[in-house]
Amino acid sequence: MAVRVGLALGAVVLALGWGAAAGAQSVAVTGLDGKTVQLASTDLAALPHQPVTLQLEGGKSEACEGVPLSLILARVGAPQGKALRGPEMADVVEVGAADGYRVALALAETDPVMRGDKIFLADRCGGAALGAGEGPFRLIVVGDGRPARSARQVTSISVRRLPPG
Ligand SMILES: Nc1nc2c(c(=O)[nH]1)N[C@H]1C(S)=C(S)[C@@H](COP(=O)(O)O)O[C@H]1N2
Ligand SMILES: [Mo]
Repeated sequence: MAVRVGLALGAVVLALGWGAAAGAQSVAVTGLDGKTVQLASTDLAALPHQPVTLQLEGGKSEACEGVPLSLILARVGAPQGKALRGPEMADVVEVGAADGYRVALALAETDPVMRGDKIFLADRCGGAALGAGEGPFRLIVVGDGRPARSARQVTSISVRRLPPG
């Protein structure tokens, strides 16, 4: 009896732990209209990836794989290509991390037509899924000479219009 209760409790604790971990493994993507879509690790894994080099400090680099940010922003209807004009030129993308770190990008920087895909959300480096301290998602901005914009543990991606004036 005691063993059964113990086993049942253990199963509940395991399930709760698993649920919490699974809950943490998603990124909240919000469009200009304020609507948010949660992308789980599995959703991200299903999107097309490209090889991308993460340039670290001291001349070190890591071979990663990531999803172009443009594909993720398309999920929340961010204007792209010819739709990215006029007032949309004041649209920014705020990338938030678990420790409160924030990175601002211009939406135009993420546009595949304007710049070609240069900004990625990586979920694998060195042939493996990113560990807890770095992942599960890390921003990579190709061409940055310092990795200061390469936010680790990305939890949110939001498109916003800069206020007038
Ligand atoms: N979430 C988060 N990401 C971050 C930072 C941070 O403080 N928090 N620091 C940035 C800075 S300033 C640098 S130089 C790189 C360092 O990357 P590394 O820890 O993989 O060497 O991470 C960037 N990403
Ligand atoms: Mo840094």
